[in-house]
Amino acid sequence: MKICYLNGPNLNLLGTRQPEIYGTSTLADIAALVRKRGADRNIEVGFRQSNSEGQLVEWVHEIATDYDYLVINAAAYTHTSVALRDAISGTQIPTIEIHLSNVYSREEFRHKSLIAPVCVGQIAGFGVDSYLLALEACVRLKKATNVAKTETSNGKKKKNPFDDK
Ligand code: CA2
Repeated sequence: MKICYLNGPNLNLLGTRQPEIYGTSTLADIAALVRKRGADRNIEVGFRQSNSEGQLVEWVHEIATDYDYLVINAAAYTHTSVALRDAISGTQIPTIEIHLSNVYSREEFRHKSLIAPVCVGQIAGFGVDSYLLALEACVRLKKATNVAKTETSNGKKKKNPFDDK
């Protein structure tokens, strides 16, 4: 399985400022943690960061052909980017939205995510663990999707891979 993590604007500043909100780990520390967890589970992990919306859109297109899942911390673009939302829905890459902080306990403008409706789900508020939980979510999603595919070929209809009925 191949998973690519995309990180949006200013996440390259992690570990240098606002540790009370975002913790003390740098983005390089997080990349190393996620890659190690991936290697333990035989998962190939990509990890990228850009401050540019256009670059992130280009990467979504590329990742949709090269990887099985996208995990995205779109940072501020979460709340503003129609372009990223369209890239995810247009490519149909199964995507998990993540945030270090609990965006719902912060300013109101962070409560709205434009990408959430086109993602499989969202993980927010667990700090660095949000990144690791997303890897676990991809593993479970793959299992659930395989079951759903088998059941569909058996003639049973299953629209939601997590539906256990
Ligand atoms: O909690 C998250 O992961 C966020 O995606 C982080 C974004 C914020 O705009 C979202 O609402 C929630 C901000 C990333 C900027 O990170 C910084 C880290 C250190 C110093 C300054 C910014």
